[in-house]
Amino acid sequence: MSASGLLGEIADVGRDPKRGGYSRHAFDAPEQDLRAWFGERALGLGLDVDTDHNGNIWAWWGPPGPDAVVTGSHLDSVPGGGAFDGPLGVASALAAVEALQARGFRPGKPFAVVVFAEEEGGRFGVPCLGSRLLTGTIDADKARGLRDTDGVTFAEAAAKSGFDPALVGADPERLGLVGKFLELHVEQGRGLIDLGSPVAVGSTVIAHGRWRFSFAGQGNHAGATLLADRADPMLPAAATVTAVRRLAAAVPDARATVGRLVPTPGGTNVIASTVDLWLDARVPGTATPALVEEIARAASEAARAEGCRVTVTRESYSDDVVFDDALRRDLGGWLGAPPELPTGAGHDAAILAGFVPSGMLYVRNPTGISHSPEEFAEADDVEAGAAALATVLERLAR
Ligand code: HGY
Ligand code: MN
Ligand code: MN
Ligand code: MN
Repeated sequence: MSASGLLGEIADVGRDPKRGGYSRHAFDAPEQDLRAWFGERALGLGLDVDTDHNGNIWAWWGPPGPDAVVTGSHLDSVPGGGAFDGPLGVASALAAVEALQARGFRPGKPFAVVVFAEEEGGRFGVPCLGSRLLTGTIDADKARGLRDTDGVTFAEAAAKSGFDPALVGADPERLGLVGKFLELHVEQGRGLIDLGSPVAVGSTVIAHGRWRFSFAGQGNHAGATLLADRADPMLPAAATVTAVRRLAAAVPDARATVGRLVPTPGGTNVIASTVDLWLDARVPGTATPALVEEIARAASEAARAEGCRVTVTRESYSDDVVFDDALRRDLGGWLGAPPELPTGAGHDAAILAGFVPSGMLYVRNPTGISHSPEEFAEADDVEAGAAALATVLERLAR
C-alpha cells in the first residue's frame, strides 16, 4: 500500500466539523481508532506490535534487540490540525517497510516502527509527552497529574486505555534498544517549494517552550459594576497578548504566540474572575527564557494597574537541537544531497536526539501552512518521501 493510500484510509478519522481539519488527541476515540488502524496495518506486514507503559506503540520487524533502527512519528493532532502532521511519518514508515519487503530486503539488525503518544500536547498540554516519558525527560508524577480541559488526568486516561498508571515513566530498557531514530515529517513553514525539492534532511529544531499565565481579579456583574470599581483580569491578559508580539518583534528570529486564552466563567454579562492564557515561545539559541521574562514583567505591570494578580508557570521547555552530524551526512549522501532544513516546529526526533543519533526527513508542503486544515503535501511528494525513507532505512538497517 502506498503512503498516500494509507493516509487515505484514515482521512475521515477525527475530522472536526466545528474547527475544520482534525482533532485527534491522546487516547480519545479518534486516536484510539488510529492506534487500531496502525496495529492492523503493522500486523499485516508481519510486524510484532506492542505498546509500552507510556502509550507509545512499537511495531518490530523481527525480534526486538539493541542497536535497533527505529522510525516513526505520531498520530495525534493539534485541535483542528492538518492531515499530514504526524500521520505522514507513520504512513511513510509502513509504506517503506512494505517496499523493502517487496524487494526482498530483510533487516540485518533490530528494526521498529514507533508511534509516540501525545506529541502535540493537544490534550494534556505538554508536547512530545510520549517521547519525554520514554526518555525520562519529564517527571513521571508531573506527567501522571497533567489534566485535560475536563479535569481528567493523564493517569486516569492511561488507566482507561488499559495502561497501568503506576508504570508511567522513564523506560531506560526500551530506550536502550534504540540505536538510531529517524522521523519523516511534513514540512511546516515555507521552504521546499522555493528550493524545488520534494524532500529535505532536517538540520536543527529551535528551542521552544510553553508558559501558563493565570490572571486573577474580581468576578462581577457587567452592568452593575462601575469601571472604577473593577479588577478585570481580561485587561492585563489582553495587554499581555499585545506585549508578546511587541517584545518578540524586538528579538531576532523569535516566534511567540498566544493561541489559547480562557476566561472564567466566560459569560457575556460577567466580568471574569480569572483569565488563563498560554504562551508558546521559541527563539533559536538561548534567548527564549529572557524573552519570557520580559513578557512576564509586562504581564505583572498590567495586572498591578488593574488591581489583579498574575502567576506564570513554565509547562514545558526544550533547548535547541542539532541533529546528529554523521547521520545528517549519511542521509544527504544516500539521497543525492537534498536541501537541509532547520525548523521551528518541535518533534519527537528532537527529544530522542538527546539520547540516540536521530535525524529527520521532511516532505514538501507547498502551502507552508501547518497546524491548520490548509496543511498539504502532493501525492507525488508523499511517495517521494516514502521512497527516500525506504532508501535510507535499507542503508541503516542492512
Ligand atoms: O508544536 C510543535 O512544534 C509540534 O508540532 N508539536
Ligand atoms: Mn505539530
Ligand atoms: Mn508533528
Ligand atoms: Mn514530531
